[in-house]
Amino acid sequence: MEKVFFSCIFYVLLASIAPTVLYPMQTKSQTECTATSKKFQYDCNVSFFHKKDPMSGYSGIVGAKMPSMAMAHNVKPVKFSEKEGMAGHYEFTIQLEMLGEWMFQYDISTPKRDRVMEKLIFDKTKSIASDKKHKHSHHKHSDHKHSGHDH
Ligand SMILES: [Cu+2]
Repeated sequence: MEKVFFSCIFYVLLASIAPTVLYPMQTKSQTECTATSKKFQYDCNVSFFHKKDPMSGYSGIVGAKMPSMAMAHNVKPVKFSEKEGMAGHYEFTIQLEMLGEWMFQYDISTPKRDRVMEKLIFDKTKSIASDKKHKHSHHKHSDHKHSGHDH
């Protein structure tokens, strides 16, 4: 477990050197997740946008990978579904395997095939859009050099 954690730190450092935009996409997603009472499980809301218009009538599945640890995790993809009476708003519950930076992959099957990727950083309570925060998502408090007070 410790070993997995530390290789994660290492690969996040590597990943931050690589270009962040892998796929130029027309459809964008905006995801917000909050933790459930189960460890590493999150209830998520997502909206899809096409040129800033929220898109209704989508269906498909969503999976999650750690960009830094492609082979290390095996998250079961789940279906996302549009909320009743809330056009363009979708929801799903996903079971992750650790905190940190995850890449969500939306495989849309209806109305036409599309794939949307979104990077999110998960803490114990919620997700944070990865571009709203700098990249040291796997930092442990003890990595920082503090002077004057102990932890
Ligand atoms: Cu990981």
